[in-house]
Amino acid sequence: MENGKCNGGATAELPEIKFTKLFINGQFLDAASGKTFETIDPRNGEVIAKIAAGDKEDVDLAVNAARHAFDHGPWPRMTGFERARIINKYTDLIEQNIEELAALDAIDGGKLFQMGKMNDIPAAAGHFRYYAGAADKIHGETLRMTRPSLFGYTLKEPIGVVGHIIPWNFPSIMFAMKVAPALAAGCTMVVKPAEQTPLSALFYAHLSKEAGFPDGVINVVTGFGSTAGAAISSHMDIDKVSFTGSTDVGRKIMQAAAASNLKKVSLELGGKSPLLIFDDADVNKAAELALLGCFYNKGEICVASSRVFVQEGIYDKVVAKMVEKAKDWTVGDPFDSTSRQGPQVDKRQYEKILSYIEHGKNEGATLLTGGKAIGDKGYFIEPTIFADVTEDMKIYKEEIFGPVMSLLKFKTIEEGIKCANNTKYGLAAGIVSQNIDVINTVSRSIRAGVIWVNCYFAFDLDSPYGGYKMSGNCRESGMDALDSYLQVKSIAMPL
Ligand code: TAP
Repeated sequence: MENGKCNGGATAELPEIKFTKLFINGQFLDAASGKTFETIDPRNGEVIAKIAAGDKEDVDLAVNAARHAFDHGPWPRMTGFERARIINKYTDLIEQNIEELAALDAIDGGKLFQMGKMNDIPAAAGHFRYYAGAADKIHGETLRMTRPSLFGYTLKEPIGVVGHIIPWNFPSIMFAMKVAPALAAGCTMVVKPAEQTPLSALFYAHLSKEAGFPDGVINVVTGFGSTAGAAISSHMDIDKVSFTGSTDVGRKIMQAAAASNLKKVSLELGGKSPLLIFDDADVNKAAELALLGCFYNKGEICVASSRVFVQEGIYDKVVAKMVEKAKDWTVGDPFDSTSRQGPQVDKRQYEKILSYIEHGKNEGATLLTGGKAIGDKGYFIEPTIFADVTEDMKIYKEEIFGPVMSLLKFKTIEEGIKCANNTKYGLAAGIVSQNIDVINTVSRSIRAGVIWVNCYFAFDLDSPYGGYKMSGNCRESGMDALDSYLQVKSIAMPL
């Protein structure tokens, strides 16, 4: 291949697929219709397993179980201390199964096995450990009432039954990011994983039974978005839906919530995040961050730095370094420890990315490196960099969700800020500079929920994460996420 390096075969053992059915009220069940769908290995397009295709009837069954567990079961009534004990046991079990979970995400989603072992599964476990620590620290307030004849206080109560609808790009972290704070709050739930990556969610369901969660607290309904997902967002007995995915589907979910029972809606949506590299940046470090920000997880990450703006004084040097490094960015089997990029998640996503690359070429952007599929088996794409991109081009405006970078030049700080904000999204942004004045001015001026300075993907369990503008309406991680699964009750009485 011309651009990027391609390595050889797999090295790790493939996982055995043990769980393929819906998990409802503590039992693995076939779908009521008996239907299944195929989950595919993106390395070669072959079928891994047939998975139960849940639909409205199954969602009803799962919601009934979650409703019963919330209204009559022990979970919301036990002390936070006791909930924490069970969540911690769950975390121990996840930590004991890191390799198997990482292998499931690798075979199902084309994610790097080593990255799963070192990052995704430990981070998923970290979410459960973090929120276990918060479960017994959920407090209301004593109020200073304006009417002296009244005594008042608040209670924080779990919001109720939650529907979690999750995407395929980080199956384990997304599962944990949503399920862990909801559990700590005392909620019960129905989780719908993405149809492309159901395997690890079913394994997490199995571990939940071993950990000792009461039946009905965690239910997992595998299936399609237009059936199982839609049944969740329009369900009359779900109190909140927490969704991560595309902006288009987010809009549908909000409409379904409004048209049904006005359930609360948390949305984590798309992005087109800018990385701004200023003249005083270290060229090597800036080039490395730009590639990492755009190509990590094969560009299938909502915060990808898919728009890179380089100040004119350093532009030529940074671009040359990026192209040199991109040629060494190894694409290959996700089980091979030398791979930095595996296959795109499925055929649809692969074809969508390749069509964006064609748009880039046809609209007049300059292809610096990449620009093609790799091999004739599986869904591998070269890391691709376009220069001379303009703000009216499709590759500049739309979220590609693949390893495709748009590169632009800017002159002044003001122009850099204007460029960064020229998007309907506002999820994340990166700044590379040594100048504290530049860093302060730019980080305060960009309308995005997360700013990373001289680093990228600096996620932390304690750091709230979410979007401005059309990138969403909530925050995940940190105490903000816990709050989103709680509601406040005010109690007043005469003194
Ligand atoms: P979507 O097509 O939006 O799918 C996300 C989830 O929603 C899947 O479980 C999907 O089910 C389900 N779904 C689809 N149609 C639905 C409907 N009508 N009602 C209810 N649920 C429905 O996104 P995707 O292709 O999986 O992921 C890529 C997008 O997600 C990108 O735009 C990316 O930016 C965004 N994303 C955002 C974030 C954050 S944190 N902001 C993180 C990851 C991804 P099926 O799998 O059956 O389609």
